[in-house]
Amino acid sequence: MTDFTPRVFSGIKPSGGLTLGNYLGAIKRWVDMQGQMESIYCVVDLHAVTVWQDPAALKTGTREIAAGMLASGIDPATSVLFNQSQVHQHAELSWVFNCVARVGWMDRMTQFKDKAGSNAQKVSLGLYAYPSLMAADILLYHATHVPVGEDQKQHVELTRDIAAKFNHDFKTDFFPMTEPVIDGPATRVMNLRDGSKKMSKSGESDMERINMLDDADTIAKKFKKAKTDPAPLPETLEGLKDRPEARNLVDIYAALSDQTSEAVIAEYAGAGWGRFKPALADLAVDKLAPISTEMRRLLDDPAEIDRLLGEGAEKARAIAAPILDRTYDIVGFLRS
Ligand code: AQP
Repeated sequence: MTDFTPRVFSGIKPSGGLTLGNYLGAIKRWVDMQGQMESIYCVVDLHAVTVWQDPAALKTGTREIAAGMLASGIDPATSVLFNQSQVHQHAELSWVFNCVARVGWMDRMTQFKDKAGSNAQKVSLGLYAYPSLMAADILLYHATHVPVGEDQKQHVELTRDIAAKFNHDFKTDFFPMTEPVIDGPATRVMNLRDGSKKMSKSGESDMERINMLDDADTIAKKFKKAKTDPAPLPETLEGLKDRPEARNLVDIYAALSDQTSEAVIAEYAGAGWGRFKPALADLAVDKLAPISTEMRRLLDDPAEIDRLLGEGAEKARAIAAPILDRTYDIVGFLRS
């Protein structure tokens, strides 16, 4: 068996502004992992265009996601940070994987079913093939670990299926079996107005999410208006079992304050929302304001963000190119 160097890959698609879900479920954990192993972080713009994106907004959104990563503590000198479309090898490897993955595997992807809904015949072919591109993103760098939110677990499992089938079909052990890393209290941050849906960038109402660029008043207003139930907070986490909206706010508090949800319940047992919601809003403003201030500063100089992404893309290509070359050799593509 080949030994693979421990390496992290993860990404965020610029399909809207960065949310608290992206921050707690992904970026904050990337920052914690940075330095523990080689890390590659990507603004996955090829994924964004699986649904319609206004071209100018896509460019702005790409810079905003990159600014969010930088402002949160991703260091471009330690980690590789770039946008996906600047490294053409992602699209090329994904074509090979389109020919390895089976239609039946794609049919099982719950995110496609959620996003396509009853409109499956009218959505783009790209949205259907999305998990194959995600497998390419990961395996192009022989990444061994992928920190993601709960919603992406099925796609990382599919990545393993694709790697296993490729290795089996071509009698090789070229691609690693990547591990999803899903931990902490906020692996699934929920919509503030409906605790059965996850918080998304592209959700219909702005009140259902906290955007990383929201100001203090907006954050306070959104938490104040977040859906809850009349009961106070219980003595134990068990008491939140059938209270998804309440559980979500406790989990957000825990993730922002680097505590477990049990510790938060122990501190606020018996408290009503009149006490908990303002405490949560203050905590969120305290943690997010320095990030949004830095994001705004970075966004004032788009040329510098573009330069950093270009430099990152060069480093990414240096890792990706030999892996794609070797894949082409294994597949049998003739190159003169
Ligand atoms: N609500 C969430 N809770 C925890 N983690 C989340 N992530 C996204 N939403 C939550 C994690 O953020 C990373 C990047 O996700 P993405 O932007 O590439 O895709 P997504 O999961 O489809 O995000 P959105 O916000 O829901 O985008 P739209 O609305 O455009 O589809 C991933 O690690 C994801 O798990």
